[in-house]
Amino acid sequence: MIITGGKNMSKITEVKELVEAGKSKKVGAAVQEALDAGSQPGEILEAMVASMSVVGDKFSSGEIFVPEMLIAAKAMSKGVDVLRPLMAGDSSASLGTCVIGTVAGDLHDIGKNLVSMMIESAGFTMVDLGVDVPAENFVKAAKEHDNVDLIACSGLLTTTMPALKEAVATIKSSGLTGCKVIVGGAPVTPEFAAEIGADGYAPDAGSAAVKAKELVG
Ligand code: B1M
Repeated sequence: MIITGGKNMSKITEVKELVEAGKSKKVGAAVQEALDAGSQPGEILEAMVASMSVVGDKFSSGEIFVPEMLIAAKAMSKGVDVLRPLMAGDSSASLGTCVIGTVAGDLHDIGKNLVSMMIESAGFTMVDLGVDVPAENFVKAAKEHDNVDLIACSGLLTTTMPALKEAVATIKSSGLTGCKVIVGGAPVTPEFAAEIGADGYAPDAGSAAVKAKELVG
């Protein structure tokens, strides 16, 4: 058992290092090897999220620049691609449709993609608008699709928190009655979410799925 545990850890460490180094072509295989060695999808994901914190810290300290951040993000996405089918739950019990996107001016999508994956696995049909989504596009998408009970807005920059506020205000004044709004992202606090009139807030992807069910339940 100890030997197996050690092997798991070394594979996870390898995944972490490959993501930090932005080795996109190798991450998928390393994630698969970590799974084969017995690691759980959740712990591999946690390791990759930790890698992105390291990458963010290196960026803050001037050790790396935007291109390196970008290639690390691409590497993480490759790893998430391998985990996605394993993380997706049984979505046969449809809870309705959720429109999701990262707000205007914001290009970060890894967190939003994880939130989307977890809300989908909770039983929602997802309409993913991508990144840099103008406030009115959330409303447009909610009106264009059937059964939209939930809109999820992600914001990763302190500078795009006003865009998050605008998105919530636009949705709330659009006449979409009964449609709940959940917000989140690293700079978002429960207080900020309440202040801008969101119906829900979640700090991470797993709790976003729990909150999503709670809001439309
Ligand atoms: Co950017 N970036 N970035 N970046 N980037 C951060 C966010 C930063 C903290 C780095 C740093 O300085 N340490 C910093 C923000 C500082 C701040 O706002 N105070 C920053 C900056 C400054 C910038 C630029 C301005 C840099 C520049 O150009 N000078 C620029 C802005 C571009 C733009 O958006 N307009 C920029 C650009 C980029 C890249 C494009 C290069 C790339 C993104 C690529 C991509 O996403 N495809 C990038 C990256 C990779 C990062 C870091 C390193 C990693 C982000 C990430 O994916 N984290 C990041 C540093 C960090 O996060 N520590 C950083 C992993 C992800 C799983 O976590 O996104 O937090 P996260 O999502 C979590 C939770 O927040 C939550 O659940 C997720 C999973 O558990 N969550 C929700 C997210 N959305 C939610 C929605 C919910 C609920 C929960 O409900 C709806």
